[in-house]
Amino acid sequence: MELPLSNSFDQPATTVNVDSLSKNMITVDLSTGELLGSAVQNTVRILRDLQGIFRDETARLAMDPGQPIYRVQAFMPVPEGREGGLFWGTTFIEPGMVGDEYFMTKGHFHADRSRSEYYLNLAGRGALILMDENRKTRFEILERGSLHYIPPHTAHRVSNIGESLLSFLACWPSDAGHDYQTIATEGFSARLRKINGVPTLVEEP
Ligand code: PAN
Ligand code: ZN
Repeated sequence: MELPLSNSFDQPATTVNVDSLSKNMITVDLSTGELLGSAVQNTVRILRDLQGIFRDETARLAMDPGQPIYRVQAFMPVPEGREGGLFWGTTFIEPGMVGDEYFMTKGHFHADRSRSEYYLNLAGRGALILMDENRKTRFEILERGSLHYIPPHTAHRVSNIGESLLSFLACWPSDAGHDYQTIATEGFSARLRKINGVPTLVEEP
């Protein structure tokens, strides 16, 4: 069967055999968020990779440095940095604590501060921590089906505040880029800590 479809995402449409379409096809397991397809890229973050991210460095060093914290799957059909495209990804965060802080992502501003993003939670319970460029920080609860708009000029990170694997889908512009350095040097102005069993946003001194 012949269909007028592109077999490469940034090439003009040509006629291709339908059998070759499966090579570029991505599916999402809607219960877990797992992306399936040969074009999916995977990144794993273990505790060793997260030096300087958690408040309690002594607690981090006492733990297994190989402990998996989170992994990201991404589908990037155009080169990173190209204007006009969109990327799609799933993040999976393990349950656990470092001191009184929940396992969480590194967090970043988009390198192009004007770029925004959507998160859609699929499984588990989390907190999306958002900080604007005036360093005002707040958080939104992620629960199954909750949709979160991350505005421009807003740093974002996610903590797993539940007892099970957290997974959420994300969609962001291909020219957003990731500025991790600002967070590495300045941090967020507040941290989400478990205080008397409750996730509490605590301002940094
Ligand atoms: C997400 C994040 C993902 C991992 O896809 O990249 O959750 O978090 P870090 O990138 O902070 O390690 C996203 O926000 N993309 O723009
Ligand atoms: Zn982002």
